[in-house]
Amino acid sequence: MQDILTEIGRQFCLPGTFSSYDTVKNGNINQTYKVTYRTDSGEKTYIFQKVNTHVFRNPEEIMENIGRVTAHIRRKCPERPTLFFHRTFLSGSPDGGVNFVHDADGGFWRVMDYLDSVVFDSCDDPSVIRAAGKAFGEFQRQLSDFDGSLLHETIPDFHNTRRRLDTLFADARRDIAGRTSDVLPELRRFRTYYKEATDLCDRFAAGKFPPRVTHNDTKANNVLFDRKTLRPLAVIDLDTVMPGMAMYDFGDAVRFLANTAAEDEPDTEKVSLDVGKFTAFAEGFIGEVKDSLTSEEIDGMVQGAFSVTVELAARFLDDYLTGDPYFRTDYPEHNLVRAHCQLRLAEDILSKTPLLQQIVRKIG
Ligand code: GN1
Ligand code: MG
Repeated sequence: MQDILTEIGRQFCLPGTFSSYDTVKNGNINQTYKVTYRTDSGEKTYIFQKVNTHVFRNPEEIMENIGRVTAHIRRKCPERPTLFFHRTFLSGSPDGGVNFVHDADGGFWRVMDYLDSVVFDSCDDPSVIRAAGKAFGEFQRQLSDFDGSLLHETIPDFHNTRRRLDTLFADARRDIAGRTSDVLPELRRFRTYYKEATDLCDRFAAGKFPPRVTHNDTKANNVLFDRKTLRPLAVIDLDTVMPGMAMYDFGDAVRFLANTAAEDEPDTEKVSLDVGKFTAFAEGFIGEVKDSLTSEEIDGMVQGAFSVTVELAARFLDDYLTGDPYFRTDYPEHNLVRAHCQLRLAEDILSKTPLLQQIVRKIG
């Protein structure tokens, strides 16, 4: 791996000499490395990322989106750190090349400056959870005047829950990995939730909610925090920034951060929605966006959490049924375990909906 990383750094003309690297493990799609160079003035650390081109079929388009979005945020909040992607310097090119390179096997790479920070895969401190909510809310607000038609749709129908569920049922019928007979009870559970889980995206498609420019992958570990003050520094992982629903950004964050267990907890007895964490996140997020959203959007937040959780359960189960081509797995049943965990969480969100709805109304 070191040879490949050195070659990527060389293409970006990074100053100094390659010193060391670590693999960064959070993330199910791209491969991420923290790479340190030694220079005359000390050490400098970068994030090298190999983009998964099975998932992102047109990676140049992601880089174009990211360039536009980060430039917009930098213009609006010049005092804040934003993600800085390195460019290649092509001789004769006035704007200094492009923000990606290829390795010898055609792999697609990008390099950004490392921001000294901490991230949380899980967190119990309500003030940090509230701050994560504020950070994602602020991100959405910063992009509220960004023209969404300038963005490429990097993964078509990414949060089209109806399409995701229909794909699951179609793949269950095709049964290419011979696993459908293992999951008949799970498939029945998806049928039970079909109507409730597809309602928001159907209403969105019918124009009942305004399209917003959304992040679409609001896992808590996509917020970088200052090590000392624990204040949010920046929102990362901008590959899926596209027009979408505000409620799904809220919901996806809650799904990840307010789960009493990990996203892939095998013991579903441990899985439930932590109402305290939900409240802290809602205070941060909704407090930040409520003036720029309609009351229908605020009212749809809890349903967003339920729908996106069912959607992800369906994506995990679909990946299991098709031989695990999409999400990184650590063991053969990993996607099935993830699907069970997310289904259990969705059911808990549903049963707590009246209470959660009350909390959201009060904040909104
Ligand atoms: C993927 O790679 P990561 O962790 O940023 C996925 C998200 C899922 C998430 C579940 C492009 O995100 O949609 O919610 O896994 N990203 C893509 O852990 O599919
Ligand atoms: Mg991601």
